[in-house]
Amino acid sequence: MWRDLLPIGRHRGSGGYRRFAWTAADTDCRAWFKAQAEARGLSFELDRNGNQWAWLGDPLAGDAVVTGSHLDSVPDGGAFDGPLGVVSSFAALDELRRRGAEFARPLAITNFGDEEGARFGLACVGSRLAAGQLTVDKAHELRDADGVSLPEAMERAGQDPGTIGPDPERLARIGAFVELHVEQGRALDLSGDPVGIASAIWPHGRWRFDFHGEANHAGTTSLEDRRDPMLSYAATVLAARQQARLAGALATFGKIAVEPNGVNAIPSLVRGWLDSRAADQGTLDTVIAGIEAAAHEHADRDGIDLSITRESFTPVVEFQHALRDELAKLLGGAIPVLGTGAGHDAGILSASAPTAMLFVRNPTGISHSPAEYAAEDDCVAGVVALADVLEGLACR
Ligand code: HGY
Ligand code: MN
Ligand code: MN
Repeated sequence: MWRDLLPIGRHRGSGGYRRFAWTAADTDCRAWFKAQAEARGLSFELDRNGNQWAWLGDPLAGDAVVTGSHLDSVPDGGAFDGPLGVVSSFAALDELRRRGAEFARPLAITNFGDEEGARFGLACVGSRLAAGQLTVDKAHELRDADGVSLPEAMERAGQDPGTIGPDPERLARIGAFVELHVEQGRALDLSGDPVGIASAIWPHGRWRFDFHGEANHAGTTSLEDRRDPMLSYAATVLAARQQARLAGALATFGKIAVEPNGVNAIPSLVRGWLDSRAADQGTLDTVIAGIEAAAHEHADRDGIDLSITRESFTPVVEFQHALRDELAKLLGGAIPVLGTGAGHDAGILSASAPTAMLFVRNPTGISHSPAEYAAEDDCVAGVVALADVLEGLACR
């Protein structure tokens, strides 16, 4: 399975993945998922929001045990973020069949669409739509860098955008959702464990800063006569790092768009996207307030018009304690329980059904990079742990 999926959407130059929502690479990943489902005799479903489901047992019976993750990636992302959870789900089912497990509850394996939000800027679109955390109107407003709307992109990929919207009946049929994911940090490497359980997801969000200046000639405009948005942007990046450091939080400007983006032209516009996260909402609010204040102060000084838009936000997620503890018990009790700053579909769905996460050791902690890696032994340990959990939850 892993080898079949590996080449899909991989960029030859960087070795990273460019599996963006509703692109050809995404379509190929979806075809892979459907083929895996059908090869196992599972009944395949595409829900109203384009999420993929592979069922063992009656999809309508309710109280289903669901596992899975996502197959899309960030720009030049790694091979494991998302796909490890989906491949491990199919492999765990294969293991349960090898064990002769008898299912007492329906089981489903899922691929949630557009988890990374790399193309349209909003994380977890597939699960947010299903959970009613993204309205249809807002979804229709999403545009990619070329101005293609989400509905348009879905249409071009053969998915009817006319059906998107909340799917409470479907989510009500989930008795428990367990997502296995490569750890995006080094806690398990430091503790020496191959597998861990998630306790919580930090509150986190994405803000777009638009610095509007005045286009002019780089070679003839005196420094005094400039209204250069790049200055305000640069000062804001430094302020973000300072605010995060002071608060023990995280702040990253990882994406920038410059107009007209010419070497010898003072920009008219610099757009910068901030990703910020903190262990609690109060700290995150303080960091954002500090960064916004610094940005406005520099913009005023540089004669720049600044607008700030929050594009994506996920409040803190505390995974359901009963399910978290049940997983710990099923896995022998002595397993690390760790928080994370990374968002996941399991976080979004936690408002609609009991959800939990398993993490697989990542020896370098690197993620959202072609260098992302997990050792095969640890991946196998993850599959066995997931099989143990699914057996304990869904089988007699
Ligand atoms: O950004 C995140 O936390 C996740 O990878 N979508
Ligand atoms: Mn990710
Ligand atoms: Mn992920």
